[in-house]
Amino acid sequence: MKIDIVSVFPEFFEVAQLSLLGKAQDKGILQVQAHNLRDWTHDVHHSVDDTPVGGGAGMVMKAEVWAECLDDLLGLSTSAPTQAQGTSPADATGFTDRQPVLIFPNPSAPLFTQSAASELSQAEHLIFGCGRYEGYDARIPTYYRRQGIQTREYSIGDYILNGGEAAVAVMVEAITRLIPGFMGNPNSIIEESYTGDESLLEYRQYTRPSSWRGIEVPSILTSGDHGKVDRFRRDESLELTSRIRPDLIEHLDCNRLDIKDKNK
Ligand code: 6GU
Repeated sequence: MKIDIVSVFPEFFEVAQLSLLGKAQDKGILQVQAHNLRDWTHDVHHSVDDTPVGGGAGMVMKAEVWAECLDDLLGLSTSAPTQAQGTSPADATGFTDRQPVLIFPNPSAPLFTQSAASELSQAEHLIFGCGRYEGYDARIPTYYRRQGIQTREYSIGDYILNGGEAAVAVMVEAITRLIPGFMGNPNSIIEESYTGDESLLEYRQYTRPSSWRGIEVPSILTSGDHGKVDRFRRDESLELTSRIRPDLIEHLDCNRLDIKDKNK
């Protein structure tokens, strides 16, 4: 997978060279490149923003600078027809994985979820545009959608950040760890919270010693009875989820609950 990130603070993404993200790049399954939006400006001040039309506080990022940058990264020239338009058929999920996907962090957009991460992990090329100030000219995503480019806007939660950089770092981490070969142990992404079609919170984990500072590990976990351990963990997942995230329980498909759950 190739990931381009456009920002006025490209140094923010030096973190992508570390840890598992760095290892994935060494392995050749991922390439992350951060670009400075100001490289696409032509004026002496390298300005990327302007006052909002209609008035109001703050500054808005200019459509023209973004378009010069994104046209370059998408391989679109203003004279030639768009490269991505109608070149690859949608797969079974309706997601055209061979086309580049443009993603804009936006606190007013739909929530970025594990299922969005999972879908985007199938793509070959993602381009993230990090907005700063009061955001970006709303015509930017509209324009690229009209050009037939897969264009998404996501919020990462109900709070406001100073800019899209931290949100993009979150999305990149959530997406890339789902790329086949990224994790040392692929099983670690199967059992965890929000994964699979059930989206239950994960059960609590312990390691040795079984008694520590007067707190015991639940005895079933040391019983060696795998059936009981599975039952205990599933009950704990259901209990934690209904207490901490009842909204996730409401979205559960009752038909997928097992017989023991229904009899509880
Ligand atoms: Cl995507 N951007 C900003 N600036 N703030 C946010 C966000 C995104 N998601 C939650 N808060």
